[in-house]
Amino acid sequence: MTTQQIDLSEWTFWLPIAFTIFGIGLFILSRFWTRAWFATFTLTIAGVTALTVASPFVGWWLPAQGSSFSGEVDNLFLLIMFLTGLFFLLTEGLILFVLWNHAPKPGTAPLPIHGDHRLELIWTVVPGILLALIAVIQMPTWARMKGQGNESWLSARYESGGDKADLLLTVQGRQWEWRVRYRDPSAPPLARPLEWATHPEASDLHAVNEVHAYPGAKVRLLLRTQDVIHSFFVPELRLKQDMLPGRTVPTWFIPTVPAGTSNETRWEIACAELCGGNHYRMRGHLVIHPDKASFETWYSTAAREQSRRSRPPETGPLARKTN
Ligand SMILES: [Cu+2]
Repeated sequence: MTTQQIDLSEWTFWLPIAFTIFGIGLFILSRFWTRAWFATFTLTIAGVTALTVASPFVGWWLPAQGSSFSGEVDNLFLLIMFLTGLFFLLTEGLILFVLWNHAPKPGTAPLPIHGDHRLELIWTVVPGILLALIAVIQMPTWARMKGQGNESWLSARYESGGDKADLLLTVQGRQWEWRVRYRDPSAPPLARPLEWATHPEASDLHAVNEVHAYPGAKVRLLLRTQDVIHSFFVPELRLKQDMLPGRTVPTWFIPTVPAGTSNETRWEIACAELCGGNHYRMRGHLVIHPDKASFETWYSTAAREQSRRSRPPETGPLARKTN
């Protein structure tokens, strides 16, 4: 048990208090100054817009692209960002216009108005068309990410057709860590990879909180959970997949790193599902070795170490916390 201490020097402590004082002040101010709401809205919208426009230039934007499909996902994000940003500016501009031109005048009662069918039709149909458009545009990317594309190494329903992945591993979430199990890459391919997820082989390599791979490797992940719903999330891969109790959820990725990367690349594996009290501690690492040879060196060393100890995975050499 740790005791939470209130730190008065933390800005996060003062922020809600500042907002409350600001809100009460604004309410009082608006009694005397009819443009108070206009001024507040203008400042807020200008601030939000300026921060959004500035964020790519100061490093608050998306993380590095680390998988074969990350570029595609980013393009979809940018398209949606553009559309929502455009309509944000249009509608907020309209609000400012109304606030400026229709500030309450003393002694006049508000004018009640009823709905305008034409207007309502427009603001229903236009977003409807845009949403349908986004739904259609994203379909090829979604299909590819779900293994329904033309990649010959992914069998359409993961059930049959053999497994042609370079690396096959299960990642099992549990409160609050990631249990990783690799199938020996030199073993013959499996006819039914899904079955292996629940039927370990003696030659499997066990690890905790670390997934290792190399650039260009076709990595097939079989995600499972031992208890509650967890979610495997590596922002750089643009891959986030829930792990559901009682099910094996297959997913895949091909890691990419910038050309000329000669060191290990480490990205955080976060659990993106609030899964209990220590959810925040559930972090692992995706380690991308610079090339296949260094991955193989790591693998054979770890495998040798495991067989030397020949103990259950819980106490094996890799059962160490990495955070
Ligand atoms: Cu979790």
